[in-house]
Amino acid sequence: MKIRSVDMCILDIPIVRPHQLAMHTITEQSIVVACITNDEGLEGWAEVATIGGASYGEGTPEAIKANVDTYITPHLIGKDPIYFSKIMFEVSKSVRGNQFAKAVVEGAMIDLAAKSKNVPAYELLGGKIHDSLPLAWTLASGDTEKDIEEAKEFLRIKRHKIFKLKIGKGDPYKNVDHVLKIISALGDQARVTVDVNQAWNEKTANYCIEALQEGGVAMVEQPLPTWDFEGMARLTERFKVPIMADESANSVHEVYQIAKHRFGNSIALKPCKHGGLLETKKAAAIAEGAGFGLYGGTMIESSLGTAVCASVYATISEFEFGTELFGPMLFKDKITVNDIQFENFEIVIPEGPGFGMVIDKEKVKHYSREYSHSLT
Ligand code: MUC
Ligand code: MG
Repeated sequence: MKIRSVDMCILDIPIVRPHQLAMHTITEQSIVVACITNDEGLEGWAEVATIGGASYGEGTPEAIKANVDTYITPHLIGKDPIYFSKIMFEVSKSVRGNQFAKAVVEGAMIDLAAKSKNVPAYELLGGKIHDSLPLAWTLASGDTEKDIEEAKEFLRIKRHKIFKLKIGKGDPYKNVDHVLKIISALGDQARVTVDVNQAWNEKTANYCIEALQEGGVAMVEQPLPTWDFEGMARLTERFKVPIMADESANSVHEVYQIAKHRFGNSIALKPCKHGGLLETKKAAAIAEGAGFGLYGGTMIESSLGTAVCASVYATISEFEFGTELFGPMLFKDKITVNDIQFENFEIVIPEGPGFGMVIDKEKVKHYSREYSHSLT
């Protein structure tokens, strides 16, 4: 079974309400989808998501597609995708960085290899430990009353009991007040965490984390810019509340440095930023070795990308902070025929061959910037 073609498309899909981060407010989410076809016509699909063009990180949709088309695809053509590990090792020798581009092609090879064996992708990743995983929701409307109402409704319908607040935009002191009001409104029915998305300096972080810790926040994600490793170490040393590395924890080498020097004491995993599912497992192993708590992160993927992340998270032993694979709930539409299932505060790990998702090609075509003709 040999890879015949690698097709890439960029899709822009509207979301149900504006989603506010420190650096960007999402109204439409841009995802990059890879379809790898073998010589028998069988297809493997995967997705990575990006946030706000180049504002969140270096992995822009346009660069991901260009780098796959130009530099990665030539390493894949004619190879058997069952050797995805060997192929990715070869790719890593000629393509530096480009984690998102590597993640999406590795994902599509895994989907294809698993489909050809008629097994779920998680079986090629060591087998699943979890049938479902706890699911956090991000309250990001920016309005305290709306956020409280939204959280109470989700508690009532048993959708989420972990809530993350994006507090990197605007006045830090008002934002802390916003968080504390939400914690007191929800009481001990919910766990509240915050994500600063790098927006504070150390002085602001010291003041705000003190108040957040006192108020009962359960974790503080990426309070300082990615370059401020020493600041992260000082915050980790000073506070009892867990300090999580997200944007600063990309390659396994970065994760190792963070673990070794305690530039945080917990890690948000995301297959796209580590460079694939195999690298995600390595990042998780390094973090576990350091006794760090893990979080199953998202870049806000649609149903396909969520299934990719869920399939690898299912094979990782423990998620102290649960996962945040809520992407499909935020999208107005999906590019798969089937949906991700959510029940009893958890995301259900998709079953079925590959990542368990059936692609709706009409939808891919509809949302695609430049639909690849070979996919018709
Ligand atoms: C991030 O920084 O964690 C994940 C959830 C969310 O609301 O934003 C993303 C990115
Ligand atoms: Mg984050």
